[in-house]
Amino acid sequence: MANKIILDCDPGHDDAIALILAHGNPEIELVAVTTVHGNQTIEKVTRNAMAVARIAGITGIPFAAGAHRPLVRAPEVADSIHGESGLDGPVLPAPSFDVDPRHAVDLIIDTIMASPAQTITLVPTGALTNIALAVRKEPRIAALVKEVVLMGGGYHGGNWSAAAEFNIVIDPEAAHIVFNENWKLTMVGLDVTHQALATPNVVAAIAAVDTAPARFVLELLDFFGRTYRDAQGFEHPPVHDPCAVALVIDPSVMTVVRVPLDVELTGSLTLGMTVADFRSTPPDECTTHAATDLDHAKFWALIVDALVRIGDPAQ
Ligand code: PIR
Ligand code: CA
Repeated sequence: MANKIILDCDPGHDDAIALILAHGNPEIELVAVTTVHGNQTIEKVTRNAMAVARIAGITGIPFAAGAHRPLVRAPEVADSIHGESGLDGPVLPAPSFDVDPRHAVDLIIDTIMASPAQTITLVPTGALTNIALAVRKEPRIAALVKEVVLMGGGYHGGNWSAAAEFNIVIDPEAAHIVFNENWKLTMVGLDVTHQALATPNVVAAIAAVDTAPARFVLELLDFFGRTYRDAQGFEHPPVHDPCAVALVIDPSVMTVVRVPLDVELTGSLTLGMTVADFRSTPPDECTTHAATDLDHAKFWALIVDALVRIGDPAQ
């Protein structure tokens, strides 16, 4: 049976590719999409998610907008990487259906409460504000979700500061709540996502698919590749968010270890750092895991396969 997931995202070039992978892979059943402030404002990332839905032919599931700002800190966007729209590069179509009227937090809670226990996987690929609010509003979801597989953090260092990754550091209090909740959590952090580089052979394989969604992904990678080169000095862009979806599809796509994780809230240089304690065997009560290594060829084959399966959806 396919894995049911709720994708909580802030599209975002790599979030858009995560949506496409989740939709196009037969091992995943996308049951809801929720949006959160982050790469751009909540209005912009929600609009972007709806545009991706149209391009990829995603219909029949709710899309709901969530938190417009972090729990405590001032809002911050990543326009240096994702542009003014949050999804600069391609021309974005108007949505083909309406955003769900519920708040994302309520949609997350409703979906989990209405499903059999241990059947819904939460896949956050943005700030953890919605997930933190959901588990505070309805604590029973902690025992009901199958697991949380998130893109964020990293135990080697950051991308938004020396120590911290963007999704964690823009709302570290929310991340602290989510990392300390009593559920199985896997951090798919920069340690692996910086291995998910869109190299020229990957770009060529996507170009060969030759459909509208594949051309959309090429336009995303072209813009993302340029800003990543200019702002962060990468030769090829790391495509973070689909890594979390890929782990749900096929655990053999990366190595994962069980390790105590926590989020730094008080450091002046290390705010938002995800600290992993690799010193010894984790205690039995440890439910946190970290992904450590990616099978690059297997990962990109999943994305190409999803694009092939999606084909050219009717617009
Ligand atoms: C990517 C992101 C933010 C900043 C940079 N420099 C690069 C977004 C991506 O959408 C991903 O979810 C995560 N945050 C990577 O830090
Ligand atoms: Ca993201």
